[in-house]
Amino acid sequence: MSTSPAAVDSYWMPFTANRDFKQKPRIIVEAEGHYYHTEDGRKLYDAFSGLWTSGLGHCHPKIVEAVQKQVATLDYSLGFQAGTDKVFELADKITSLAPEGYSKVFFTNSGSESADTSLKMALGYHRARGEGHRTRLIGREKGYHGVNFGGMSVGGMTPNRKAFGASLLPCVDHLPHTWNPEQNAFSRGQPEWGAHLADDLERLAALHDGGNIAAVIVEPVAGSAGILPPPVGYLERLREICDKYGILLIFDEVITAFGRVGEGFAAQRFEVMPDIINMAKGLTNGVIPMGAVMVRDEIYETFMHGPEQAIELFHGYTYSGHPVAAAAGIAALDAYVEEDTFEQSRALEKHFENEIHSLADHPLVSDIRNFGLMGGIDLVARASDIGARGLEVHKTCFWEEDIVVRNGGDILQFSPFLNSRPEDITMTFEKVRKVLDRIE
Ligand code: PXG
Repeated sequence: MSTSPAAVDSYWMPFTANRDFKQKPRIIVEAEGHYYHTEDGRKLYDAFSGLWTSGLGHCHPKIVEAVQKQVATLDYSLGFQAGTDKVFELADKITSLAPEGYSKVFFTNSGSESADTSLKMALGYHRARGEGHRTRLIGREKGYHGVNFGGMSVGGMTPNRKAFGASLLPCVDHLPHTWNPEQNAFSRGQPEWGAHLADDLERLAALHDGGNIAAVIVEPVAGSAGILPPPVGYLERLREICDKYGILLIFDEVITAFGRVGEGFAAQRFEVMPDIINMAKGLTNGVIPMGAVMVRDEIYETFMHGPEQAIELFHGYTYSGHPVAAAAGIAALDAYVEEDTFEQSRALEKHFENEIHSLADHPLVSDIRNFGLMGGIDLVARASDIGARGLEVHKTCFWEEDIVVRNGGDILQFSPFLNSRPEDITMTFEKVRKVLDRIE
C-alpha cells in the first residue's frame, strides 16, 4: 500500500520540501531496533538514529514499558507550584551523569525551548547580580539553536536569518564559524587549525566592553551545519575569555549529550566546563519530546533571593517536566548506564571515522568531517540547483537502497546508533557510495 498524494495534503510538514515530498510520500509506519518499516512493507536501516535522537535504537523495550505504565498511572499533572514524583527523579539522574558542580535542571519540551530558556537564565542571572546592563548575547555563524526567536537570533543559519532577520533580537553578535576547507578539509576528529577564531570574542569584548556581554552560546560540535568539530584548543580559549570578562558560557548539547561523543556530555569529553548545558533529543531517546537546561550551582543560587513566596524565574511551560516524558527519560538514562552505551559509542568511533572517510576519493565529495558518532559529507553542489543533489541521495537511499540518510542541503549527515553493529556502519557507506556512483 502507498499513501496517495491527496492523503498527505492537509499536513504542512516541518523542514520539508512539501511539494516535492507530496508527489511521492515517504511514509514510515513502524520502527524496531535499528530499522524503520515503511507502508509498502520494506525495512529500512536508519543511519540517522531518528533525528540524532534515538541512540539506543527504536522502541527500546524498557522505555516502551516505562511510558506505557506512566501514561496509565499519571498522565499529566500541573507542574507549577506542584510536582510529580518522576521529574524529581529524572533531574537527579541527569545531574548524576554530569560533571561536578551542576546540580539543578529546568525542563522544557524541545531543544528550541532549551535555547531560549538558557538565554533568559543568563540575562536573569546577571540582573539578579546587579549587572542588568549585560544584555549582549553572542552566538556563532553556522550555529543552530532551534527555531524560536531567541535561538534563531544567536543562531547562524543563513536561511533563518534571510527569512526572519528583520525581527530577530537586537544586541546579538556572532563569532566566526570554524570551517575553512583550505585549512581543515577532510580533518579527522578535531582539526588542528582554528583555535585562534575564538579570539574574536576578545574583539567583541573590546567593541562593546566585555562587561556588557551576558553570554556566549555554542554547540561544542556544530551539528546541523554539517558537523564542525571544534579546533584543538578552541573551546578552552572561549572558556578563558568568558572567564576574563565574567561572561556565561552556554553549551548547546542538544545533539552532543548522552553518548553521541562517547560521554554523558561533550563538556566532559572536551574537559571544558560551561556554565549552562542545554539538552533534548537523547534525553528520552526521542520517545517523548523533552528538553532540559542544567546550570552550575551558583547560577541557581543567584536567583534564590527575595521573598520566599515569590517566583524566582518567571518562566516555564505547561508541559515542563511532563510525567510521561520524565518516565521515558528515566528509562533512557537507566539504559545508557546499564548497557554501557557511552562506552559502546566511544568504541565505535574509529571504525566510523575510517568508514566515512573511505568516501574521500569520490568525485562528488568535497569534504568530510567527523567527531564521536557524528559525521558530515559535503557533496559538490549542482551549479544551478543547490541542495538538489543532497535530496536526491536521500530519496535514492530511501527508495532503492532501503536506508535512511539525512541531507541538509548538499551535506549528508550521519548519526549512527550508539550501539550500532560495526558491519552496519560499513554497509551504510557502501550504500552511499553506490548511490553517489549512479546519480548525476
Ligand atoms: N539546538 C541544537 C544544537 C540542535 O541540534 C535544536 C537546538 C532545536 O531542537 P528542537 O527540538 O527544537 O528541534 C537542535 C535541533 C539536522 C537537524 O538535520 C538537527 C536538529 C533539528 C532538525 C534537523 O541536523 N537539531
